[in-house]
Amino acid sequence: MSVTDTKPALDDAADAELQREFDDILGAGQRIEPRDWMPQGYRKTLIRQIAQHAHSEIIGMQPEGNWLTRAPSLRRKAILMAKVQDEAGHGLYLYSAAETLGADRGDMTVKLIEGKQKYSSIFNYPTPSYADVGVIGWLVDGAAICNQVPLCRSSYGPYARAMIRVCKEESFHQRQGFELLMTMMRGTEAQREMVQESVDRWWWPALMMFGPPDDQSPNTEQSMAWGIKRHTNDELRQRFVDMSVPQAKILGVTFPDPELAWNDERGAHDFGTPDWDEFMKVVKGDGPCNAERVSNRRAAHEDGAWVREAAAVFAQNRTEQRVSR
Ligand code: FAQ
Repeated sequence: MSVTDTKPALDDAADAELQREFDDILGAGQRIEPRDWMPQGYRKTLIRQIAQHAHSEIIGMQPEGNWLTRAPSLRRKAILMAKVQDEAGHGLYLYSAAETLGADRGDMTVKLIEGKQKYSSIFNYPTPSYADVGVIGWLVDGAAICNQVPLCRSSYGPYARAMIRVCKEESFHQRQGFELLMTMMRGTEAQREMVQESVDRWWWPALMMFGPPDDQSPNTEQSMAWGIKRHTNDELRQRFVDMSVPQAKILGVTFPDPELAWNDERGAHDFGTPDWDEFMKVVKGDGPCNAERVSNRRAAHEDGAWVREAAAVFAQNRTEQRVSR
């Protein structure tokens, strides 16, 4: 038998051993780290999810950023600026986590602006009212926390660790949203109406953030087997509904769902079905603000070209100086 004949057999055996080690790490509930061997599908799925997540944080700065110049007081403006900056930070940790898997940050940005990578559907809805700032904090950050707390136990180390810090900051975001809404609900009748009108617009899109129903989610089963996701989309959506109903009562708002009711037998709320056709439309790029969001991101990327160029030249010069010393 020639060397070439035996090579595939040796590779197969080595691959099986690497796969066994990978499975053992997952089986023991430990983390996969960047230098560990991992199946190509695992790497690809993580890059897909982390890139989408990073893009969501970056595009997610736009809806609330709309109110930065018109916040009603210096205090509200300072809070909003801090929140929007936090979202930028989350995007950067997440791009770094994707880089540990071999993804290139510039390449991910190009894929986003060319529509080849996704970002969360929720950020394609407009923010015509200042109450939207509070409702985004309460419901959108609330849904993000519900989804991301379990990701702190994700099997890929850099992603799980990024999530710990992100979740701490998202909790602050959720509370500032709730506090803003509580202040408005204690204000005038017109302010209460603004809050209710905003809740009516955001409730269903917030439920869609968890992704399609489990029986239409192509990635969930494998992602759960790999420990990338810890719960299914429907499990987390249910958790979010159960968590939000008592909070809505405290605020004094209602959700626009006639089917929403406590079910004693299940020990959970029953609720209506989101408009999945609308979801698909938004995900495919045809939502109310998709074109605007992507075109703003494209313009920011193009405007920043000189900064990236200057930083690259600076880094190159420093390396050359060090080498010549
Ligand atoms: N929007 O098979 P599944 C935030 C896509 S951060 C758009 O169920 P998977 C912070 C999905 O990618 C919010 N696309 O997929 C903030 C897949 O397409 P693909 C972002 C969606 O990955 C707050 C296809 O549908 N959070 O809010 C959506 O197993 C306030 C089939 O779906 C994360 O990204 C959607 N909603 O589960 C910032 C968390 N849902 O890639 C500013 C991490 C699904 O095959 C202000 N991500 N799709 O072409 C995850 O947990 C998961 O990726 C899911 C989707 C649960 C989102």
